[in-house]
Amino acid sequence: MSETYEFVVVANRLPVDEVVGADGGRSWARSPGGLVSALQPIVRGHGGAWVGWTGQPGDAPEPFDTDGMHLHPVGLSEDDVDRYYEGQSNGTIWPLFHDAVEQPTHRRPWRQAYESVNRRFAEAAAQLTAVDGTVWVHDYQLMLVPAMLRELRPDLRIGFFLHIPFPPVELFMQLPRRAELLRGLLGADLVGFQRPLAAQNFLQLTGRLLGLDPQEQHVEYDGRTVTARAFPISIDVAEVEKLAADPDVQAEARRMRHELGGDRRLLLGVDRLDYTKGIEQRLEAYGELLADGTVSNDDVVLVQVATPSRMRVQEYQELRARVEHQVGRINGEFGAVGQAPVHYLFQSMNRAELVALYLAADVMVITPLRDGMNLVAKEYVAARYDDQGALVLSEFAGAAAELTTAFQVNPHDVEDIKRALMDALNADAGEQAERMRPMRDQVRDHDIDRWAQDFLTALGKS
Ligand code: ADQ
Repeated sequence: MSETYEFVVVANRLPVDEVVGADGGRSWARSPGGLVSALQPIVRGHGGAWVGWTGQPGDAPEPFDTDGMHLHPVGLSEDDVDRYYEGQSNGTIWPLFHDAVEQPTHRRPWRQAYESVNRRFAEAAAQLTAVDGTVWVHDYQLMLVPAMLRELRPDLRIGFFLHIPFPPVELFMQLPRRAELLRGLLGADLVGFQRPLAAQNFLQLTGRLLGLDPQEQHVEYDGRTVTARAFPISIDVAEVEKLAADPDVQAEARRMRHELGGDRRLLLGVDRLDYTKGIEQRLEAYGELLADGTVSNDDVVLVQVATPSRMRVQEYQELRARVEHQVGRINGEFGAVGQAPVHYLFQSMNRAELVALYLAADVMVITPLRDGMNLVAKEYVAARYDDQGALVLSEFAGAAAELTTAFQVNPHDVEDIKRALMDALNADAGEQAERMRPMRDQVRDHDIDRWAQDFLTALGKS
């Protein structure tokens, strides 16, 4: 019998990326991001394993050990990537769970691929986990895994965390095979969400679709108690604070400000290029402020960093074209030689560059139409050791529940974005500090380690 592990994480992606060296040799590097750095010590501490995809289509490489973790790759064919990942996960579930801000597409072959890939992940976890062990399944790509795993291994403790919003009952009801998805999640002992309302939506649906009788945070199902609760995710605060305190990063922030025009106030947007992030509405509001003369290209500049994402999906290609058209129009109309009102970067950045931008920005503009949490908001706050800077934050981001002293905004309302941008630009140093301090306290008290510990304690594993 092959080796088994006490604690197993199951996520669409493995916590590593394949890197090709100058000599053409291939190796694995740990993926950036808070989730990986939070889970890695826990997985390592429990002598644990991680089941996931490498990010490349084709046969799965052999399992291997790295950073004290056993990594077990699951292979996805080109067809699986098209149907399970880009199709059912990102063309159906992602838009529907984000208030259907883009029209979800429903395709039978996508659902079939989703089911068969979920089974592959569940089988890998069933084979790897020790008797009475714990499995933590992550996110919307793998919602059928808990039930499939429970069937194979009734002895396990199973947790599931959804990183994106969970939709209101009426929207969820649109999904073909909706009851099956719900039963998939009910295979877990603990189902975690970003916000309490999401947990309530889920529990309510168990009554409506399956005739169950949910009570507060629990529902009895199949002779077990399933708990559904909010666990708002956070960031690696220490990592961001360390970078923000680094003299090289601070020098880089000053250099950036200088390059962008020393006296101009700097507005900053940092998002994956995704239609849920409200980038178009933000640009529209900024363009109108320039057009009506409320702000001028001499006084302000917007840096918009958009990380390339899901670029094989048509909606994302179209979004990119629209955003770039809008940027071009604003710069064409309101720019001057050597001075543009929008600096648009369609690229990934390393953590130090990102934190330098946070330090340089007078106003961080985060206007998603819907977002599970939005970690960029928390990163900005964590970076501002000087208690300066202003945060404009959508009410529809999970982070709005915790960052209550931000300049909150309805991202669907361009007038309201304009109002919030001006309030933020006009806030003096005293007001900035008064708003920033409680947000910094909140984020420092609730970092990603605490999030992971809270979840695992509730699951009965700590
Ligand atoms: P995302 O939709 O990817 O996450 P977000 O929470 O903002 O959104 O996380 C993005 C991460 O990528 C941040 O850590 C940020 O620093 C980084 N990043 C963004 N742009 C970058 C760039 N150009 N270069 C390098 N890094 C960049 C999903 C959900 C969110 C939820 C998280 C975690 O959609 O709602 O908060 O998962 O649960």
